[in-house]
Amino acid sequence: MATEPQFDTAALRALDAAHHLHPFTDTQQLNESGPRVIVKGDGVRIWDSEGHEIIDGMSGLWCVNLGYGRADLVDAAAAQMRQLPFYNTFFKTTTAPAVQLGALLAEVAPAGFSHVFFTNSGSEGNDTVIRLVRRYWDLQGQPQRKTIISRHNAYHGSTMAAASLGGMAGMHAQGDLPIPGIAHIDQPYALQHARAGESEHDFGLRAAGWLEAKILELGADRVAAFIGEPVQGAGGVIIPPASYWPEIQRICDKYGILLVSDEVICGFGRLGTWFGCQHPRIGTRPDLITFAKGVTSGYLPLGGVLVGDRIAKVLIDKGGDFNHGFTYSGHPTCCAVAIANIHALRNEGIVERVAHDTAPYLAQRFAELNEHPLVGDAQALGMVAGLVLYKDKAAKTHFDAELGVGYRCRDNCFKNGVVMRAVEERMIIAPPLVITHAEIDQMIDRIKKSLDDTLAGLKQDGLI
Ligand code: PXG
Repeated sequence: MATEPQFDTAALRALDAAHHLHPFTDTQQLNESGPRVIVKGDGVRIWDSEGHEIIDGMSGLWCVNLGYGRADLVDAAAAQMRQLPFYNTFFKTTTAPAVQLGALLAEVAPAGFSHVFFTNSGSEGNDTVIRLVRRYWDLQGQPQRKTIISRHNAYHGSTMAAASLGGMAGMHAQGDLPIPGIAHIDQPYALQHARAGESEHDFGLRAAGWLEAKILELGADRVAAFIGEPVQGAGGVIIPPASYWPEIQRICDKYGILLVSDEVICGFGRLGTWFGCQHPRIGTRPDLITFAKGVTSGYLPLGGVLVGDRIAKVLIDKGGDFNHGFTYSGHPTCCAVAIANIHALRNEGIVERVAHDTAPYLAQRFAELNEHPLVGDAQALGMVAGLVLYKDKAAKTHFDAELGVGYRCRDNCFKNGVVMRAVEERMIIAPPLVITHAEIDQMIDRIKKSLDDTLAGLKQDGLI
């Protein structure tokens, strides 16, 4: 019998502290405790170096759609690496996987998307969006259409341009962001912005109206595009009212403004449709779609932009050179893994199973968390879900942010064998799309226990 590899956790932590700057992390604080070392994954579960088994309620970082341990994806990478690990797509060359993935994406994408531009990540995808959108309007003889409107608390990535497109105040505060030519409106988060007594429907229309107001403020002929995540992910799984996106579409159409759907999280089945814009609650007809993460189930880095035919035609017919690209645009090994991933999603009917079976079940089980004394507004859509931790549920008051109640809950979740992410007052999950009913049950049990432990800890510390 093969023996499991052994990991010296203390030694790994010491080296990590000595050499590794983690993303979005206070290094000094992390080094006091050291990171959990994740060493193995299988299905919806991961294991740490101390042997703890954990249900990965976040699919890695919203990306491991097929779950861990898929031999078909591993084999696709190995076969391609043996054949041709890398070649570029710059100078009148291409590779078979890049070509085949382009064609496959056109099959699974919404109608009218026949072209793709490849990047390595979602951030680079959104940088590419800015360059494509501005190039398009230049070619259309409207170079003054430069500004892209996004939303506060949106997450579109971490490069200078993508972080600017995003609406995270903490990111803008570091490095003089946003860059010029980006404007932000408020997000459709009813708990923050709805008026007393306002219906969800009316709030959705009013929130979409902020786009029209911003367009008129900037001058409609100066606005190039609006970008949004169908469901805001990193912002805390903000599920918009059903009236929101159709009204956004109407406003974009009215002013001839391009609509960009950032599907880095919502793409590849996350909402039970191939792309989030196809979900009945969203129902938009975007001009550009950014993707990454789930395209390879995170097994290798790959991202890109699906370019709608209307835009592609202008770029191809009139554009000449598009002076943009990355060494690894269309990396053949990453593309080979994406092809295997899409085949698996399609051949195993995983997207349909999410829509008709596991997402409704998750929604029902997740909503039960509303019975917990700390919890309100627990809601799921597809394979994303979020809840709010309330100090006083009846009065809808929150804990002081400095108490870090979400982080306490997140740490309890880890201790109880489930990954849940904390975003201010919200706790969120996005489990692998292959999760079963039994695994959903086990995940919910572990979340309930973690909420109980959080409540007990708060009582013990006299905070509630
Ligand atoms: N758009 C969206 C909607 C995303 O969620 C990006 C773009 C950027 O993708 P890359 O591949 O450049 O990271 C993302 C990434 C979190 C978290 O804490 C979320 C993301 C990345 C890191 C952390 O929830 N989303």
